[in-house]
Amino acid sequence: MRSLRKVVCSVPEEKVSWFPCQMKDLDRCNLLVTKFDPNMDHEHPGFNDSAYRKRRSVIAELAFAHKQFDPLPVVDYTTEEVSTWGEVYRQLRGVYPSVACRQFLDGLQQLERECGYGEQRIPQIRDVSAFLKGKTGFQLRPVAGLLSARDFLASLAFRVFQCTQYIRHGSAPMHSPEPDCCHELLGHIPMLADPEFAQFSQEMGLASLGASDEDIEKLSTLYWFTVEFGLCREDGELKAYGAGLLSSYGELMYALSKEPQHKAFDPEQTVLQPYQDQTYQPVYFVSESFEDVKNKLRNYSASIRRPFALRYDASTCSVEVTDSI
Ligand code: NLE
Ligand code: FE2
Repeated sequence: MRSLRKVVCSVPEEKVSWFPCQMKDLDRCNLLVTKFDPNMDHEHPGFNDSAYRKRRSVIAELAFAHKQFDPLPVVDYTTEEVSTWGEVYRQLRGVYPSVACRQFLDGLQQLERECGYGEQRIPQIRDVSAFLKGKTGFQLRPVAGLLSARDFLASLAFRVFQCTQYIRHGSAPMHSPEPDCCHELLGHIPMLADPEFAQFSQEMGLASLGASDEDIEKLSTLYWFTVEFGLCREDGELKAYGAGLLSSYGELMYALSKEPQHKAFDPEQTVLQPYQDQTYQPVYFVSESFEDVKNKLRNYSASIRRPFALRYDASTCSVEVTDSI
């Protein structure tokens, strides 16, 4: 068995990027992409709202100060924030039974029963993380905004999901180009309570560790068209399982309509599809079933080649490099 240091020294350094080998290394996986930041992006509905921007900085600070194993920060949400959440929740909750896949609905019902999900309050990631840990071993950590693909995927390898805590601007409840707590808590968390979904999420994460920039691009494109914007058939009917759809009433309705293009999901094709993240997708990929997505994503992740092999040790939540050239 070799340590990371030895392996990094044994392959030409430019070929292998640093990657986390244990959970506490995730403190270094914090590279943010600032293109949607309300301080930078003129299109952001909060760009001219200084109170909103100030509030975002306060919540961002909690994430910047967080270290793995610290208790997760609790945000005291304002009445206005809870009202935005309530509006998003009410509207989406009304359509979920007819448009969301079974795994999502199961997860959401459990969260409503066991974790205080509802219109009245924004769930705290501390409670949600404890809930998920008991279901699938996933846990949350706070993040200040959109993360780089490499850092985001790396955390999945350890069953850690990086989760924003601020909420979208109250003037645009039906769609946000950037992640926010509505997107994480409504879009992602119910799926992460599903053991099979948790398993392939971790496998995509493990496949990303030390992968080339090209493979990271492919994996994140695949993640985008499945975990974020995927559609699947369930008893012949079109359903959504992607988090970016299940947290945006506007895009959810659009994705299931006849307007966009629907293509059959095939990882080899999907990885080549360019994607944009400013507004609704022109193309969605439809899988024959949820089972089909799972198998195809697992196979794709396993096919990524690296100059070394990795093994995840669940008892220590760490990665061991088992082989190198
Ligand atoms: N468009 C999504 C939403 O409105 O919740 C967020 C997507 C983040 C990738
Ligand atoms: Fe997301």
